[in-house]
Amino acid sequence: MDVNHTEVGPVVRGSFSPEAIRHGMLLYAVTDRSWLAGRTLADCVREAIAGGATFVQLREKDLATDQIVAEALEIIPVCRAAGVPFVIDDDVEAARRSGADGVHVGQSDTACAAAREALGPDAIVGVSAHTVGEALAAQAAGADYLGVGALFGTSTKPDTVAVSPEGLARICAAVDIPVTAIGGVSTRTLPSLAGTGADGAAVVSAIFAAGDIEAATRELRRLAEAAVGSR
Ligand code: 3NM
Repeated sequence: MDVNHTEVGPVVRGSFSPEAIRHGMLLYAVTDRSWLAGRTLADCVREAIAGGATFVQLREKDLATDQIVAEALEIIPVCRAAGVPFVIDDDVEAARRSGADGVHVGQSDTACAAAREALGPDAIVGVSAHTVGEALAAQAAGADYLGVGALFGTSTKPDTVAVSPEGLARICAAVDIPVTAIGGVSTRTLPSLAGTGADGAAVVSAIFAAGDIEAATRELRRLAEAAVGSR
């Protein structure tokens, strides 16, 4: 993976090329501490990366910024050793303090441009989008990639906005930046992303709720490559 490292505060921040970010969309792992089962989040992320996860997002809605920073500081060395981009959901301050590679923001979170302003030009800024209008606005605001969903039924996040495979395809055709599809992606649903133009899939429970995270991730990676290969 194409990675340059620059010193940022106490930690080293990776700087990823647009091609590396697009590749990262292939199998994007989004954390959830609900299913740790005695493991640390960093252990789970290590297993996911061993199985082929290409991008990691720390998404812990119940943690305060200090706790998010503490988790991030454990996960960052794991991601960095593998050359895998690492971003934090919503919390720009935690991303800045931990030296994460960037942040992922929703439509109602800190605006894309504000996140970019806070983290600098080298940071990765991802944005959630549900419509062509939101996608184009995010691209114009400088987003590096889009997370589009929810494609399939999910119990991981309440209040999702449904996006059909056709809606996903319209978004992918409208933007130049890479797109990862999210929401209910599993070994059963992932193959139906073929033909949408998405660069891959973002997954929470099908990775982190698995007893064997590495094996589950490996199977999802295989399916993601097959689906994207036929886009
Ligand atoms: N964002 P799972 S759906 C974090 O629609 C997230 O933007 C969504 O979890 C969106 O892979 C979602 O377990 C949860 O279905 C996805």
